[in-house]
Amino acid sequence: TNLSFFTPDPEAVKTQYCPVKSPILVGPLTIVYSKPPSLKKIQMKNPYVTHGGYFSPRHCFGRYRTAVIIPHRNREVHLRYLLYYLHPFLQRQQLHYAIFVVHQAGNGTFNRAKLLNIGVREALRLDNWDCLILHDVDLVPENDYNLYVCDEYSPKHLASAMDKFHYNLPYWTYFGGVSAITPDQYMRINGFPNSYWGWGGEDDDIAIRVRLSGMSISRTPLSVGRYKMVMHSRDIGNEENLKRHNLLSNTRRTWREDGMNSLVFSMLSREETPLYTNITVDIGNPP
Ligand code: BGN
Repeated sequence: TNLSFFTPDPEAVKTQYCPVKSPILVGPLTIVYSKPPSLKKIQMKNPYVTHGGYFSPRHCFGRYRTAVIIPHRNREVHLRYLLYYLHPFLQRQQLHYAIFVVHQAGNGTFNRAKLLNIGVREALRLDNWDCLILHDVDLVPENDYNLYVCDEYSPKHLASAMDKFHYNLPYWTYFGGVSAITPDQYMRINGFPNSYWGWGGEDDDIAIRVRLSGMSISRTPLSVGRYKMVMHSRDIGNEENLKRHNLLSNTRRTWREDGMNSLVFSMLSREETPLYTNITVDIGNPP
């Protein structure tokens, strides 16, 4: 008789939630941008990531469900560096997670905030996430104590210490780079503005929305919220947004009408690649 039927591998059976604090974190990480890793190599190093970029801890029930959403266009090398470091990082945090890349089709002006709105809407159709991580493609976390988990009461700024700002905040209300927000908090601020085309200001708009809807921003301490940026020059199609000062002075009047409740786009494809779910969208052009 086959006894193995009665004695399943205890390692492979989940009987309880993962611990509140993962026992396999290592703290500070060494990030190097030398030869960009191939997607094949990243796949080989992450054998338990399933199609669409999903992962669930193997020996315990993931306590937190986290969706990582990355706006993207023409930054394939940055994306590879990020995936190379982020998959193992999230696995050490014992999260139930998935990675969504929202790709803006065409050569029109880039719109980071609108792509994030789309990523959130699509991610929420697929799973019941506890936490949405809004992640720039060119920032890699340097310490895995920086948990990709949300605060119950405040949207949280995770990229508090970026190398390009000498591991400090550029200014006190800065909310750019990487942040963590629950679906409830996201809807409470009506998501992000759809009206910021090109570089700058949309993150400040989001910070204002948080305040206007009666919340405050929490932050990872500078010692832990460290990120290393992949060096690059300003992309073509992401020119400085000259309307941003004007838009920002109106946020208080516009935020209830401009956001998730006014989001219009057309879905070109939704594709599960081995390391992430790729959502390609046509978001139109600035008015
Ligand atoms: C700020 C930009 C942010 C950007 C940071 C860091 C504006 C609004 C005009 C007051 N804000 O100045 O969008 O993330 O710099 O680079 O330009």
